[in-house]
Amino acid sequence: MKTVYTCFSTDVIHEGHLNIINEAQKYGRVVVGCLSDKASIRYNRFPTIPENERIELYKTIEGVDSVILQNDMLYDDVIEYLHPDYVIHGDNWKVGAEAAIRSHVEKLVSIYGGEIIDVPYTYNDDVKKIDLQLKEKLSMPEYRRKRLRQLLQMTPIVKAMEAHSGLTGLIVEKTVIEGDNGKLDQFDAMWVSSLCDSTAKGKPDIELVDMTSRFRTIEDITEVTTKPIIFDGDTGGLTEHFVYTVRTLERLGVSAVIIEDKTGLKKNSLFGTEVSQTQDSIENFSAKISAGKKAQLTDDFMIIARIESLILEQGMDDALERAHAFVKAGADGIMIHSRKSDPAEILEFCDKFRADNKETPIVVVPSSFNTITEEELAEHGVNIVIYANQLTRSAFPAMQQTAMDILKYHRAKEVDDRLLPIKQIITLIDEI
Ligand code: SPV
Ligand code: MG
Repeated sequence: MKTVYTCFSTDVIHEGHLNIINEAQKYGRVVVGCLSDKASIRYNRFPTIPENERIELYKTIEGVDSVILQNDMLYDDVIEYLHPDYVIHGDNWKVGAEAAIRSHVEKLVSIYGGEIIDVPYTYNDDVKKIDLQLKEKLSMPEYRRKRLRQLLQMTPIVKAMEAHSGLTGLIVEKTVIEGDNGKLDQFDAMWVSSLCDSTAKGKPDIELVDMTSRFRTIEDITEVTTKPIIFDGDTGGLTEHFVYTVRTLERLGVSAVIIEDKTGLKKNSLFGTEVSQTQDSIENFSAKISAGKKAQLTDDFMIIARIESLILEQGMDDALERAHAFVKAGADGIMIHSRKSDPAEILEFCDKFRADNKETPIVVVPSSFNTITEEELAEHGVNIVIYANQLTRSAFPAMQQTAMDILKYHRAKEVDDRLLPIKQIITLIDEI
């Protein structure tokens, strides 16, 4: 008897999946693969139910002979083990980013005479509704909030990209590429940067944009996205205020706040010692962290302590002493920052911190030391990488050039080739 294989990553079985199983049965014994959680977060979206429960769900489908776990988005593991005569899939994988996976699978099965069967993709109102319900579930505060902790368990390094509006949130949410290894890739989380939130409002990054406005930015983003949020909380302000901020962020579904150990008028770290900035004492900042931890109501939320010792040239020992003290005070993670272009001091910190602490997540923001790759950072024990301002910095020169060119040519024709077509801009936002 021939073997027919199909891979599911869905959390809900609908008409489309049943149709695939029905078709598959015509060709032989049906084996369903459950795409692992780890692969799903790169390929599709975060699973609302974990892989072991999805396996059980797929087993209940009539006509399914057996269910196995598929770890590899590109099917290599399963095809090597199972040698299916047929791989069956909805024909939607013939286009877009998934087309690369289809052609990879086709190449693999053709080696031993296997074939691909494409069945017409089912996308009716019922299927559309289920899709929207899953998306809605992922965007709800109680699901979104815990996702950063879940991601930390699932992936060697969590990749966060800045977002400061609904539109930039959508870019982080929806950008999927086919990487050099043929696998799809996307960002895991969003960073609501104080620099970019302030810049978008034409204001300096000095805690001038107040928390009410910052929360409004978060809501603009949460309205149109599902990915978890790491909030740049600047210094956290007064401890008496910070405890309220923690509660609000939790309620909004934010996964983590990062606060930096500075006091007084905060200026952006990338100024370093060019401007006067005061580092908070270990005692004060530890008390702020502890108060925040005491105020939080869920186990999901994370308070991450950001250490400015390298930025303010206070030395490695000071940075390490603070890191251990802040963990002791209750910090759920440590962010270490540097404005040097050479990543050496960051890596030294990570290695030394990891020698004594194997567990606490380390966060880095490689804006200046941007030659280092995610893989290298992960090798030194980094768990979260934040691309803190690159969307803002890419949009600004493009907008400035367009403004200059329209002034120069007294019309917009000359700039039109580099603009998003009108049709695309009006269909960019999903309609309900
Ligand atoms: C931000 O993005 O606002 C940050 C990171 O705090 S940095 O600008 O590098 O200080
Ligand atoms: Mg900031």
